[in-house]
Amino acid sequence: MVTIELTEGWRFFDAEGDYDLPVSLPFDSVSTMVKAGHAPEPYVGDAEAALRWIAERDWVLCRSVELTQTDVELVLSGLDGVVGVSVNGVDVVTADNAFRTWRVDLSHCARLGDNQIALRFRSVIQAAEARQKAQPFYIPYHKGNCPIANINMLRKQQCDFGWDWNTALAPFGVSGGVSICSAMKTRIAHLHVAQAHHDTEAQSVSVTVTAHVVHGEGAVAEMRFAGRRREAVVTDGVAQAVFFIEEPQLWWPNGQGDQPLYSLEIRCGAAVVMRRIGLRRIEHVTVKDAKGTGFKFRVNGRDVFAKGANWIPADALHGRIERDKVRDLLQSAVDAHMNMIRVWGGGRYEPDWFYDLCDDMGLMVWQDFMFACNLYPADRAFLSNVAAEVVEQVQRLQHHACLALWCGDNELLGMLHEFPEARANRDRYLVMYDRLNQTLERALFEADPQANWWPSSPSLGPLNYGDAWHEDSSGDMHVWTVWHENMPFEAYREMTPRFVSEFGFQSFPSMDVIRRFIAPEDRNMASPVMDAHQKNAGGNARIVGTMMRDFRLPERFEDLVYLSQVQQGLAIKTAVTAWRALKPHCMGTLYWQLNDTWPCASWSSLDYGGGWKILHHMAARFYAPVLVTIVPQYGRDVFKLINDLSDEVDVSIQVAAVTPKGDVRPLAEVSVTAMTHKAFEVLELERDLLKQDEFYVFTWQYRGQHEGQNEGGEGGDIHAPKPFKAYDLIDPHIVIETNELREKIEITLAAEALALFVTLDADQPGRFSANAVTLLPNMPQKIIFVPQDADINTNFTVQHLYKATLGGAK
Ligand code: BMA
Repeated sequence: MVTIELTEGWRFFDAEGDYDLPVSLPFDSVSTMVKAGHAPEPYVGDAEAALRWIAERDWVLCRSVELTQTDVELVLSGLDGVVGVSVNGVDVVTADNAFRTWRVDLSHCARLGDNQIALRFRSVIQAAEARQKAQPFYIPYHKGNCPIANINMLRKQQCDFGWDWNTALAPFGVSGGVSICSAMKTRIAHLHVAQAHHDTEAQSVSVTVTAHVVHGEGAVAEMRFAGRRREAVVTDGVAQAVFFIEEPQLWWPNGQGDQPLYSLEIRCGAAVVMRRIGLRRIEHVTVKDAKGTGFKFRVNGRDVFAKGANWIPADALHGRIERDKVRDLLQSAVDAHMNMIRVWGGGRYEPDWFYDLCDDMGLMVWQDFMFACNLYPADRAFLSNVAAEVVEQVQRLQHHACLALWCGDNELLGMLHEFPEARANRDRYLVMYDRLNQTLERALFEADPQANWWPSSPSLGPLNYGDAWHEDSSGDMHVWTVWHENMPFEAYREMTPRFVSEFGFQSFPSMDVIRRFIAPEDRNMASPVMDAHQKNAGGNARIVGTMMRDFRLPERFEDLVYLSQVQQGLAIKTAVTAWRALKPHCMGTLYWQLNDTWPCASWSSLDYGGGWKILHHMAARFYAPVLVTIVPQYGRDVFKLINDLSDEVDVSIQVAAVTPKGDVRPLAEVSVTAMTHKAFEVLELERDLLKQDEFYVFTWQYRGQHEGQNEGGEGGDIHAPKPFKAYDLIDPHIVIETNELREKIEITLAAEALALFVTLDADQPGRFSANAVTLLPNMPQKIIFVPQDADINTNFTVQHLYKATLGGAK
């Protein structure tokens, strides 16, 4: 019998009998109801609240299936909710973990001919409440994040009941699939791939196959790897083979080398699985030193500064996630020189194709287990459910070259201080926390003894329950003093962290996103609809209030939106450049957050839909492999040079002063050879060298060898030693010229005076080669725009700091 994929032909109806719709898998409840016209589009205006009733009801998903044999198994994956599964009226399993696969023997209830399968989805809101009530005492969840209660009781995406950037739509459904297969067929349950790197010349890859062999079919496993073939007898369900690879082609993170992948094919009888394996060794190095304990990744023996961002689910509704859109988001990360993303613990373990993309693109993955900002039950049933989840996910993902680290959770340690119940009875909640954490650690190492493990993010280290939000000596930090504690951006410079896995600053989404989701009459920072698209209490006020520190306040809505993005870019640039300048003391920055789940004000650098906010354009520059940055000190400015390439490069640097009129006055020039293992000082200037109204402008060019190839590049930056509002900028009269080339448009920008953060906006989707650039008189700049649809005429508008803050209503 061939496996029957039960994709089409399902009925989805509510217990009240009001709705009855056809669906195919995968699906989520909310997108399905919206598509059928039974609910408004939740991302537009303030419609979201009107859809919560969907999750307050019980629903049924059912269909029939014809069987020609009865010794079959039902395989269910990604059942998102608390789901009672029955076949022909017989209950076969209650699936209560969206991150597990359930395999159920149907031989006692299947029949020849027609069979009825029913999946009863208990209201997720009620199921969560019932589970909370059944606990011996209350287990707190984060009320500030989650308007719907008790998400911590459910093993599903924790941001589904709301987050400080997400809708609270409580979607449920099936994110995986349902199938029926013969119980009497050999299948490969899972693989384990272990790599041993003897030296760069030789490696061995050992493959362990766990298979269920039936009637001796496939009793010998056939394995092919890198052009070699082995046979191994399956003994007690396990077969093993070792492959030696001389002169291996190593897999490297983006920016360090290529990403060659070798194919691995395993056959047991008719069962076949294929994988692509990148040969690399990723060590997570945490070594004590004079300051505390460091935190870094060493790839193939080379210490790599981790540059990246945090990944949240690609859409608030999983039924809307598409591989091509996700690929585009990840490509944007790569295009901004990122080499690591953190799959954050309040979302989901992503599908296989996500990690395949990361393997291809050289994006290392820091993978959290899916626990975030709540406390969790510690009863046996919950913990054994979690252990099964961990084993399954680790077995599924461990072979990926991209996988760099498994981390226990997001910010659970902070919750021990956050919740009054936990403060009042710390012993109890700390022990519960530790039971969960130990469960994760044990299950991880059971599934992959070689895994890199970190107990929690942020954390000062194993069994250290100190404050990794403020203490910068050890481990990874989440630096939220600027956004959540309202400190100035300079506060980033006062810390000397080892690795920062979260820090962020919000902005509004770009105007083209606002135009699609917010009606013209609601385009005001304080309108109820703008509030509805801001999930962090007080967030809009924080964005606008912070502006008053550094900028003259814009008058028009579009200018505020633009300036919010400039400000966000400057915040994150301040942090990243300051911490890159600490290399190797600090060895990584992952800002919060790469993407958005829906159109909202948030910390993301990519808009919902994938467009680049100003921050993302700035990231492409501040994450460049060779970077010069200013570290201001008392009365002096120190220029530091950072080189993240694998080899030294020769760098020339020119520093000048520039006035608002655009008059340039050279200050210094240096040429140096940039070492790779540490950031170092190349120049120091007395601040008095600058006149009252002058900024620094600096440029650099580099040349050298990288991976045996000639490599070169250039960069440039501007630095304002005083708040921008202190400068009397003048109208730069920017002139735009466009030149249509094949499938792209070349735009030339020219200015008559200094123009800051010059940003183009197109009236159709597409990608600019750069934005938020600095223009000087007589130095026109070319920017390329690649439209999504080359056949549409594109119109451009230009924004810049003078226009937004001093240009009045012009
Ligand atoms: C971090 C994250 C999220 C949150 C973000 C912004 O701590 O882990 O919980 O969305 O802060 O507040």
